[in-house]
Amino acid sequence: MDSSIPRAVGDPHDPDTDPLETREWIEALDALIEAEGAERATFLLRRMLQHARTRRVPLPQVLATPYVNTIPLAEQPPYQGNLDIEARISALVRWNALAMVVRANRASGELGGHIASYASAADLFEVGFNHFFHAGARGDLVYFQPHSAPGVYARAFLEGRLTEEQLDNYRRETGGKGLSSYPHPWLMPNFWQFPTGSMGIGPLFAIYQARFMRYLQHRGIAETASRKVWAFVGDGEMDEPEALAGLSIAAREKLDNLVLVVNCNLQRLDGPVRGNGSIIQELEGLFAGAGWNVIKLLWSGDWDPLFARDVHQWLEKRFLETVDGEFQTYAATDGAFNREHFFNKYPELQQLVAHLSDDDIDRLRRGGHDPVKIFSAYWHAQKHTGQPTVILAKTKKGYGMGSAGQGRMTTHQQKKLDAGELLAFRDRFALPITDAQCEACEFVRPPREAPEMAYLHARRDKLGGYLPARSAKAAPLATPEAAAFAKFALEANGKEMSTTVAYVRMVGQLLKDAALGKRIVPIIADEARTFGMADLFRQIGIYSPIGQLYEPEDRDKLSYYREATDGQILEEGISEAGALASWVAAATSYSAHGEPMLPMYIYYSIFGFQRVGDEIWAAADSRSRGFLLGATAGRTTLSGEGLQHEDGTSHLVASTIPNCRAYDPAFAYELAVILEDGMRRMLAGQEDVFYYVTLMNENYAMPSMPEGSREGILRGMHRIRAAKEAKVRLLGAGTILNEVIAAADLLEKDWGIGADVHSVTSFTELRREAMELSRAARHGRGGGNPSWVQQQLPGNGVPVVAASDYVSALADLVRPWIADSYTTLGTDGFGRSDTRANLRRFFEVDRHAVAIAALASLGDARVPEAMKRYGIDPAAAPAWTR
Ligand SMILES: Cc1ncc(C[n+]2csc(CCOP(=O)(O)OP(=O)(O)O)c2C)c(N)n1
Repeated sequence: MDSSIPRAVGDPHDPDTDPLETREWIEALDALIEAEGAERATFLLRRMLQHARTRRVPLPQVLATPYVNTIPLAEQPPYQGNLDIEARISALVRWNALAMVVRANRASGELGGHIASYASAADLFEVGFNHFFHAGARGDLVYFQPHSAPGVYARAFLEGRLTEEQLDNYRRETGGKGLSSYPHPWLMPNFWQFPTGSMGIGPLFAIYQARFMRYLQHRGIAETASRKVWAFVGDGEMDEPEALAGLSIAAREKLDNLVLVVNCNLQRLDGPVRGNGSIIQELEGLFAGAGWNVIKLLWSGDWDPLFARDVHQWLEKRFLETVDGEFQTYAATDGAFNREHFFNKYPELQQLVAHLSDDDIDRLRRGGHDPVKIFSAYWHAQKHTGQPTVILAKTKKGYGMGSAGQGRMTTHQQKKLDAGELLAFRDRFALPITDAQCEACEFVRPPREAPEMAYLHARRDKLGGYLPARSAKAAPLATPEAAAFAKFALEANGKEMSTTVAYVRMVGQLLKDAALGKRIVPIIADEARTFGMADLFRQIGIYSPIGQLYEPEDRDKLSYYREATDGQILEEGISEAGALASWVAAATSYSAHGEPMLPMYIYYSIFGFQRVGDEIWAAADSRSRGFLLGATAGRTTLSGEGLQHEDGTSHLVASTIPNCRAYDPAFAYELAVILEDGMRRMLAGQEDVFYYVTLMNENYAMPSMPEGSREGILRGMHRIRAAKEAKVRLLGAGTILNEVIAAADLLEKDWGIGADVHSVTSFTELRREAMELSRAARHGRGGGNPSWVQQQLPGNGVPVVAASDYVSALADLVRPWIADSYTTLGTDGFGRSDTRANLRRFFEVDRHAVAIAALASLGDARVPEAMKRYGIDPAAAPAWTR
């Protein structure tokens, strides 16, 4: 057997039974490519595969290519920069990033920070900064890997955009001069655009951002065709379901304005990402299978001469059989070790590197550390059309940190380097600093006229300015009065409807508003019919980048399923994660695109804070402006749907998000006032708040808006019924307000007790204001002004009883400010299916439970009699134990 023929190229577990024959086939293919070109070869191969399929020949897995660079040397564009200067710049950025973390941890061990991740990503970022990331209003949008933030700060420092003092206050924000740990627009509103700190959210938001840019373009709202979205993601991060959630939509919608760069340093926090396998090959299969353009950026140019001589692909074979756990060890060890364990396994490879010294072998870099190869990958990605691109960049975690970190299991958490390690780092990257400066971890920024600085500024100048940089500039929009879009609600006059129906009518009107209409982005996750919104399909169309290629089945119906390139509705299918990501893109459009939009995402309320709560938290960090509509809200209004559909907690969670204004209106006019005020605050007033409003599908009589109720609706409560001589005060929220009103009737009729009734639209808003005033009073300010809840419920010895369709802790939010006896009823426990009436009885939030609570709060001896009369079993176990 000819020993120069590799035993098996491809799969080491698939030995070649006839190498000569194999070789003949390969040579035939080579001859074909040479004679007729690659295109003809592709055609013939495709034909062969088709034929093999018809002959039932089992086909190999075709989603994996060899473990080498996707872009051949022949297609590598010339480097369009000064490699030497760029290397000096990147060394400075690396140093300042490292110094920042080390200094912070010298000051206090509790501050944390990361070095190793940025050390692996530095070249990937730097090539982007020097050559690809366009800045400015028409620039690119870059989602940075969160814990690589030190590198982004270090570059901004070199650019003169951050001060030494700020760097020195890394992770110490409370004094006002610090830098946040990760990208947080809330904390650094002029700097960070996109919060990525929670793994998986960055790639998901980036994909939907790219799609939203297409939406803006197709709808004629903004010119976005030349802009790109770049997202930098860790290979470990790709384990997050959210990181993979948008893969198919990105390919389906041909988002070639999107480049995802996966930093494959093969390690995550605890250890290897796929110690026994290959994360790069795995991701290639996933992305290629989803329809992405995959560019593997694995080996630096140092390897090219070896590849050229390795005609029988021994290197490919050796790469493929090496699992990531071994690659990590090779990253942590020196040239001698690599020679011994990697190359010397096969005599052919031993021979291939015989002319190299151990140091030469040590200098064989991975692709993600070679600016020339990175440039080439980005260049191809940028030009690619018809598909989104993923670049799988192989790097070393802790690159350049030597024995202090490179490839070490513990490198992720390395934040302290001793003097020797610092000096080694300096020497490794040829930094122009003295031993003393090095040991003191001094920040280094050459004077503006230094060649590095001149180059750096010139590059950014050419690319439109500096980034990241967040702008909040957008023209304020005039918003309509409630009377213009909700007259029917303000003057409902007892007409029966649900708040969901009222909402849909209001949206229908708002869509007709000359200025605002086109800026509304209705978002749905496959529930438009549930919420009675199907009429909008025809009216404003469902967005589809390719229009509608089929005649819809219901073509002859008035509200047929209409898809259109300029469709306004984002119909996300069954993906609350995707819908929320779209909502954030629209809700931050005022900042990212200078185009204010008004996203209104309506969904099953339980699948919001509970299902995608972390995305909502990131939306808050992003300074989103828009409406989230939790429909079929409450634990008893969606009867019949059971434990996983009935939401009893979302308002409680909403109360924990500082810039979320949460309302639980009972009446259509309340909803109208809340929407009117929300639009005004967000679009005209440009406040960084967003709204969570719950909607119900229960029909009941809607009263007209009482005079003077506006302020109370917005501040959180207003009195809707006053007894002649109130003995008890009843509070009701959302749909349970109706039970509370009925309870007031029962108290009067059955027990001769007068009751005031208040509609609570927002326990959250009541609490916020009261907290603020209490704090001011504690600090001796404000003269002890009473809060709204105190004004509405002054201490007068009359007990208060509250009931809502949410856990009782929601009503408890205002307990400290209620001077008299306060009883709270709520839907604590697991939801279940039944009629509304039975559910309300079960959770003890129905009219009878409220009436009994009122009697009990008065110490009325007739409680046992009332329970008997209303058929309530005193021995029944509480709902939350069942
Ligand atoms: C949702 C979430 N879970 C956990 C973390 C904590 N965390 C931060 S970085 C990290 C490891 C990241 O590994 P990888 O994505 O491979 O990036 P690398 O640092 O290796 O570049 C983890 C678990 C987080 N930030 N977000």
